[in-house]
Amino acid sequence: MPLTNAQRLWERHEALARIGATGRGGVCRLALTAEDTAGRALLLSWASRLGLIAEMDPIGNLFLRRIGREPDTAPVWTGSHLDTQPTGGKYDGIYGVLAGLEVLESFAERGVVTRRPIELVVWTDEEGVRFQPTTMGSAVHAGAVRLEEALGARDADGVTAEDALAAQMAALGGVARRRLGSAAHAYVEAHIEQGPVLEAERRVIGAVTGIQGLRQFAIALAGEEAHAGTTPASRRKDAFVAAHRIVAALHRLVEDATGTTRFTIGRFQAAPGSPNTVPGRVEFTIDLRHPDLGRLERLTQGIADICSREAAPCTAAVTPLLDSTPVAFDPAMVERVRAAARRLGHEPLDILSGATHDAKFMAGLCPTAMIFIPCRGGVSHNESEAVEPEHLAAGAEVLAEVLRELAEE
Ligand code: HGY
Ligand code: MN
Ligand code: MN
Repeated sequence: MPLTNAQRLWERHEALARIGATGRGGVCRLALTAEDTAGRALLLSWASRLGLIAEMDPIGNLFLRRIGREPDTAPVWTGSHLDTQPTGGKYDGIYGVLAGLEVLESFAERGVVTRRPIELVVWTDEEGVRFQPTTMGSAVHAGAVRLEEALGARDADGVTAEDALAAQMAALGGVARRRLGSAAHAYVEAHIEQGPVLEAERRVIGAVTGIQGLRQFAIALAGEEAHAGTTPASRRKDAFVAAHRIVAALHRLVEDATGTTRFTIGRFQAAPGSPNTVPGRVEFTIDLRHPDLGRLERLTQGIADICSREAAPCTAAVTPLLDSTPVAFDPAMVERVRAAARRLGHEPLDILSGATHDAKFMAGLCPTAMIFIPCRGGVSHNESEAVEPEHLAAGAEVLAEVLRELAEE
């Protein structure tokens, strides 16, 4: 008998996707917005019917606890995130949360009581769109980003994460508080692959061996505003022209014959944004990824060098937002995923994650694993993100096996 209810799991994805629906089949539910709060409220309504105990930590990570036979033992954690990209899909992050909930509900229905408690974790602001950096909640949990720094992050309107989180906590009412940094026995996160490998290899389950490194930076170029009609080129300090030179040099820097380096400028703004004023300020973001720490270090130095060399007559400031080093998961945990997949009839494929996940920061704290399922065409961070319902169920069943094993230890 399958350990999970495939229909319920599918329907819950559909129900959550109605909160922040974009009208083109996607979802916009940015962290700490009213939509994010509504998504969490819906999850809390499902969790309360199961008798799960809800708590939030000071950065808003939400924990839903199912007690075990020995309630004082360190819990096993599973989870992911409910926030999305601005033009996001129904499954990135959501799947890890709903698969975890499905496992807990199935355990309740079958009378499975584990030795250790199991906690379903919803990490705050995994996507890092409204407030930077990406994986904010898990980075703060792990001490990689200071709480005060994260709470001080501001969105495009100048609202702080602290104020947005306070509004969410107030709206969610009676959720109890817990301190930052509580400990777990182990962590397992289910996620869609967000890339094309599993589909191409015709596999249903990926055993994730690790996550490539990620560094994010904010670049600010300061020049001087001037009249577009009267100011000769020789007298301009045009922040856009400096940015153009810098971006061209950066693209040469990251050229990589192997195609391994990932470099993205996903946000670029020129101010004051007037057609007839020379822009005095440009801000843009860099998202840089590579599996090799040495290469990340060299590219980081290259970014700094280019910004200082190419900015004149403007000035450049490079602010690191996130340093997420490459991580290899505990081999014994990866083997648990492989073994569970095989027991359920799925030959697993080892896979290194190109996307980052909250599991990256958990891996430094406790034995950690991830379970991937395919997504159609490898498409993600896109409204057309799609999965097969039977793959959602297959991944949840592997998760159930692994969680049950870990919670009996
Ligand atoms: O950026 C990432 O890799 C993740 O999707 N947040
Ligand atoms: Mn995700
Ligand atoms: Mn994502």
